[in-house]
Amino acid sequence: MEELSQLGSCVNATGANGIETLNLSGLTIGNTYFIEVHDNAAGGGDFTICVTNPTPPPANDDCSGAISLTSNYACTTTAGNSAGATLSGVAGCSTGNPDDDMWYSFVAVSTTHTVTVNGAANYDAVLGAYVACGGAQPTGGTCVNATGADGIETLTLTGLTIGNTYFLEVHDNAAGGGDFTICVTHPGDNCSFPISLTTSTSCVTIAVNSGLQQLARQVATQLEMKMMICV
Ligand SMILES: [Ca+2]
Ligand SMILES: [Ca+2]
Ligand SMILES: [Ca+2]
Repeated sequence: MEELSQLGSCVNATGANGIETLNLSGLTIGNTYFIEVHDNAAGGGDFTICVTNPTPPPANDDCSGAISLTSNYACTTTAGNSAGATLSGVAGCSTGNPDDDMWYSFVAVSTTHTVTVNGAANYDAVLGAYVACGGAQPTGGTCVNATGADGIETLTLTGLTIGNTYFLEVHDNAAGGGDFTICVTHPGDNCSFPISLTTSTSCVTIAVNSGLQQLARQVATQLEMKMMICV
């Protein structure tokens, strides 16, 4: 049997009618531990006792457990809460206090993607993007912290490789964390989310991935631009 003295010294910080607390760490899950309680004076009396544990970390606490997001033309939010999240062991945004950083990923379906994090009143979002866990930041992926609590942080990533997985780190600027939503979008569905084309004297193709309907829209858009240029 392990002795309690191995886990924490006896505490007696308060007097009668007081509260004593022991914070134990490094315990083995599944093991049984024993607690001794006694009155500081001769004899004894009444007391209450309870044992609590911290909120377990989220599944995407580390980059290796990044939650995969699907990019859409319009923002489809995924809710996050950083309760229990801890500082990650891989390089990430050093802006503010990343003690609650969490990780997401997405597969590029366009060379340009926009990442949006919307913090709740208890969350001042900081956002960064990476080509791999602990890797470099793609163009536009530098950590951003442009707004305060309850604000929106946005990264527009360009020069991405279609089919590659990119990683996103999100944390609260202050100590601890809170609630937020995150989404990844890319342009190209219709006039509300257009792909930006650059004109040239020769045909410069762009990669599209959403089938003939979108390709037809691109051709129509290019024709329209050429007509406008000719005029
Ligand atoms: Ca973390
Ligand atoms: Ca912020
Ligand atoms: Ca934090």
